[in-house]
This record gives sequence, structure tokens and C-alpha cells, in this order.
Amino acid sequence: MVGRSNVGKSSLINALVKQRVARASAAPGKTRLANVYQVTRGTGGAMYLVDLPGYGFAKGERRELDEVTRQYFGREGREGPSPAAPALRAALLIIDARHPGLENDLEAWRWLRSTVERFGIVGTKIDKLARGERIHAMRELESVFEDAVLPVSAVTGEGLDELWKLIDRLTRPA
Ligand SMILES: Nc1nc2c(ncn2[C@@H]2O[C@H](COP(=O)(O)OP(=O)(O)OP(=O)(O)O)[C@@H](O)[C@H]2O)c(=O)[nH]1
Ligand SMILES: [Mg+2]
Repeated sequence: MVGRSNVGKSSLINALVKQRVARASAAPGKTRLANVYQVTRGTGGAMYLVDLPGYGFAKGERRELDEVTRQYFGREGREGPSPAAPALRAALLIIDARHPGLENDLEAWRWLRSTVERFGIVGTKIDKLARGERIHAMRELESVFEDAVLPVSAVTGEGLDELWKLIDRLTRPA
């Protein structure tokens, strides 16, 4: 899970596993380290959901992504915290559906595109948008990120089944 601070990455992990494992908070900058959660599901082997620190929180932050995230996905990340081989590390870029096209999200997207083989884009907090706003926001998101964007909400549970399917697709061995 990669995304701006306070966008709802930790909440999404909790919603996906239907448990409070990750610490979420109304104050940005809650997650400071890579938190790795091993998930065992009915079929298939174990997989790891990784909650990464958000970006855009610290003032004067010069890089588009924090060092933990860069190391996790970067070439230097081979000894990183996840037992998964780097080639099997997929990213989910989590965007606040209310704010398409923020500069730091775009920078993160560009960085992922050039670094991570597989990634998907998720528009979260979709519950905060009324029907009309939502259509507009999703269209905007898909045009900015040049790809399908999955609308989800950690609060209502909308889109979580589809998110699991996306995760399955991204983590399936080639
Ligand atoms: N309405 C709504 N609120 C949400 C949703 N997801 C998260 N939130 C709220 O957004 C705030 C931030 O959530 P976190 O999950 O801590 O965000 P984060 O991305 O992990 O933040 P950092 O750890 O700082 O990077 C909390 O107050 C959550 O309750 C959602 O889908 N809908
Ligand atoms: Mg967090």
C-alpha cells in the first residue's frame, strides 16, 4: 500500500482482513515503518500485505516517496522486510478519490511506473462523494493515471471484493 499520508492505507488493510491489525489515525504520519502482515486465505499460499508510511506529511519533504518505500520496491530492496522476491512485489497506489491529480500522487505514480513491475490504482474514501461527484472524480482519476482506478471505501466496505481480486491478479506468478 503506497499513498499519501492519511489517505487511508492502514484502514484499507484492516477492512481487507476484517480485523484491526494496522493502526489507523485521524492524524497524518501514523505509519512510520513498513508493517508486514501475513495473510492466509482459503486457496493459494500465504501472501503479505505491506502497510508503508505515507508521503506528503513532513514539511520540506524533498522526495516523492519516503525512503522506506523506495527501498522496499527499489533495487536496493532485495534484503527488504518482505519474504517475497522483489519480482513478486506488487504495489497498490492509494489515492483519495476526492483529490485526483495531486502533484505528490503524480510523482509517486511516475516513480512506481518506472520501478515496480506490477501495480494497481485505488481511489479510496469513495463514501465521501455523492453520486454525481463520484462519476466526475472517477473519470478524472482514470484520465490522470491513464488506467482503471478501483473505487473503494474502508468505511462502507464498497469495492473490497474487487480489491481482493485486483490483489490476486497483481500477485499471481507470471
Ligand atoms: N470516510 C472514510 N474515512 C476513511 C476511509 N479510510 C480511512 N479513513 C479515515 O482517514 C484517516 C486516516 O486513515 P489511516 O488509515 O490512518 O491513513 P494512512 O494512509 O494509513 O495514514 P499514514 O499512516 O499517516 O500514512 C482516519 O481518520 C480514517 O478513519 C474511508 O474509506 N472513508
Ligand atoms: Mg497508516
